[in-house]
Amino acid sequence: MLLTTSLLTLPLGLAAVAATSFVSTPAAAQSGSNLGTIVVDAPKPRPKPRVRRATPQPTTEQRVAVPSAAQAPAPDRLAAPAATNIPGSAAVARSLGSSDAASLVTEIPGGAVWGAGGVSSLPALNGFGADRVQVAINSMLISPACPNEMNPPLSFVNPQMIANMRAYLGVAPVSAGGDYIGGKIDVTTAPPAFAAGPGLLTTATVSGFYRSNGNAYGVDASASVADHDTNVSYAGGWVRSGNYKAGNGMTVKSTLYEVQNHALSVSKRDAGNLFTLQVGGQFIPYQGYVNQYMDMVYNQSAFVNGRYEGLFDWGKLEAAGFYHHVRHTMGFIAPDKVSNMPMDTRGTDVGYNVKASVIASEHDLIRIGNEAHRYQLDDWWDPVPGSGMMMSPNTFININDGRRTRLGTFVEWERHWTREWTTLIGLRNDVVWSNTGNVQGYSAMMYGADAALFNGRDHARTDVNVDGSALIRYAPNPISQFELGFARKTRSPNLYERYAWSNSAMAMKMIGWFGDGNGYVGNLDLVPEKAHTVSFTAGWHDPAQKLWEIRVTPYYSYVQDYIDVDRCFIGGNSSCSAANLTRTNGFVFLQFANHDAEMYGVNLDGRLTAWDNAAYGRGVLRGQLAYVRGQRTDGVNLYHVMPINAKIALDHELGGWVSSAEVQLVGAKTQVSQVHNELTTPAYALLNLRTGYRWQNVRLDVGIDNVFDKFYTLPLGGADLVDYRTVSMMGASPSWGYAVPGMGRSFNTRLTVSF
Ligand SMILES: [Cu+2]
Repeated sequence: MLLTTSLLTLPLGLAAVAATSFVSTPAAAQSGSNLGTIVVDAPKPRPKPRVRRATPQPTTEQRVAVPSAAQAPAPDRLAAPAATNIPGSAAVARSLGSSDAASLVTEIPGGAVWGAGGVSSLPALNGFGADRVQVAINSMLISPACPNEMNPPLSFVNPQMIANMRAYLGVAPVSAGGDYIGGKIDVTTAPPAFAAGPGLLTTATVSGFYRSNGNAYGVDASASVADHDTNVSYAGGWVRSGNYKAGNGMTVKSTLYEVQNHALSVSKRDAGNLFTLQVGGQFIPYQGYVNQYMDMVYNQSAFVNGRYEGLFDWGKLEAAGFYHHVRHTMGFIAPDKVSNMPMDTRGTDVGYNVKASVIASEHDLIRIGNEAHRYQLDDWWDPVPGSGMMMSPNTFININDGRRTRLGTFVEWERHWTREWTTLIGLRNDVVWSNTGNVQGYSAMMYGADAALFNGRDHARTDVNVDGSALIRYAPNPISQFELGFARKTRSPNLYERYAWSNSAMAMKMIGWFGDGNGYVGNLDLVPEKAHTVSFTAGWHDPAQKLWEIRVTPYYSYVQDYIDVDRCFIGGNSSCSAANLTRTNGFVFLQFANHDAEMYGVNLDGRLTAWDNAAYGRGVLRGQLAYVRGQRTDGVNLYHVMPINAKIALDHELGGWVSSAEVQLVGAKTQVSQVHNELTTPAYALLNLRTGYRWQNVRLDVGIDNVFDKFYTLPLGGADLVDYRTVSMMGASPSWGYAVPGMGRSFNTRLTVSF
């Protein structure tokens, strides 16, 4: 039963380029971090007490439980050089200033967000954003049910609900998932903890917060009751914010929001088995979008999700099944936007995944897995009475019974040749079936020709995608580790990329998650995009991994058939006109199109314990830097690629007192997509300060973001479509050329009480 020492103590898992895990629940505010990328644990007889050794291998229950500060990183812990480790304090800092869960990825070098609504930004990793980053929340895959992707997966959790976030980048093993090319983010909420002995373990935490900028306030709560084998937990929160102000005092319109998310879990364990059933949902009554023509005026979701994890003599079995339903409506939130045009969507995701990790020998691990994900979408726009043939008399059918079904299968072999050398190789197949029904416009007169053209073609598409990954890790001594990875990853087009069908200007401007004010139309001839990535990580740290570490990761991707856009042209069409082909200073009309492209860059991060003593506590300097460049092979720059950026921070801890000063540096964005008419943005630097103190059950955090009230514009924020208007005979329309201003100074505070 007992495995060899090598299996128990060797890190069982190769890391992808970066992985991170951290905890943002107040209870775990001071937690250390259990990083780990591909974590496959050596099976052990669960009921027996774990043998403490120098390099403890986390058990399943340890990993799912909120990590405690006592879990110091082990010397040869698996993910060291290739994984980015974010302390819990960093996550707490994030939730003090933001309710946007996606913004947590900016704690990783190479992580960034595409600006959207206040809680709905789209994560990007190493230059790949939106659908190119797959996000799983407790194993659930949630497809955006909106032509603007206003409801991305990370909008379905509040930051404080996140117990654990892992990010896999471009050379992740195939067992991490399929159907993405940029990265994968795995989020866990409400991990169960169990009572160690007889009696009940109860915990409850409530925190209230206030942020001066936008007059935002809200509450987060979690509670659990558990005995030795059963846990019932709740996690959720509510927040409301007005429009925020930029550094020059200007109110940035259409940035208000209100959201509540809830999740209730029941977990049961016995020897070697853990089962969790979770139900929950979301409600957003409104969320403004400064970079879209429309706002979210209703978003409601409900889900049920079951997960199983079992340890056996032969290895480990993990399985999950989920159902997630979203009902979404867009409209206009007065007074910043005033109009009438209801747009509705209904989306359902249902799926399962099964993964077995088999110990084939004392040196070999085999992982095999299978998953299915079905997504169904309806998108319709009711007629607006009295609007003439532009928006009546019929319902505009944007997506009619859209379906996207994926079946994925993989096999992966990990071998620990020696203490120094580890390899991992995997192969994966995903078959994606897409289809949709026939469509119609508001009126036959204006939309009939486009609809007839679309309806006259077969909509069914089948993509047979083959992915692979290979990783080699070399850890010659306790202070250095090197990792080289290659991967091929494939993503099939989403339903809007394939099936958005109307070439009318108004309809096109309703499509697109790029926040650039441009109009988009789909392309039935799109093929999947294939990224071929090579990445190398070199990392060094002190033998105990307590004092210092530094790591550098250069990477390069060649993407065949990258799904980008072309300016559209149709003779006699007013949107896809000849002028549209050459315009350089205005909003344009675009059609999705495949182009070969390259993405390359380097990530750097490190930390150094500057002092550590009883009198002055512990001071840690940390920093990160990311550079990325993306370009099509025809010379056109890729859209929404973050300019060079860095963070330098000093964290201090003394008893119950935790503080941090952080400088965020972002370079000028000068490499912009010519085809999107993307906007350049100037360089900026921000200073953020925060401090927190804990007395027994009470914790108070205060902070100031953007201390100097600096005015700046967001490099990935897109175009401001609300604050700058051109008045013409036709009314007022957005002026082109204004980027979205970032948030000015905000005084933030949070009071947390634990019972
Ligand atoms: Cu929407």
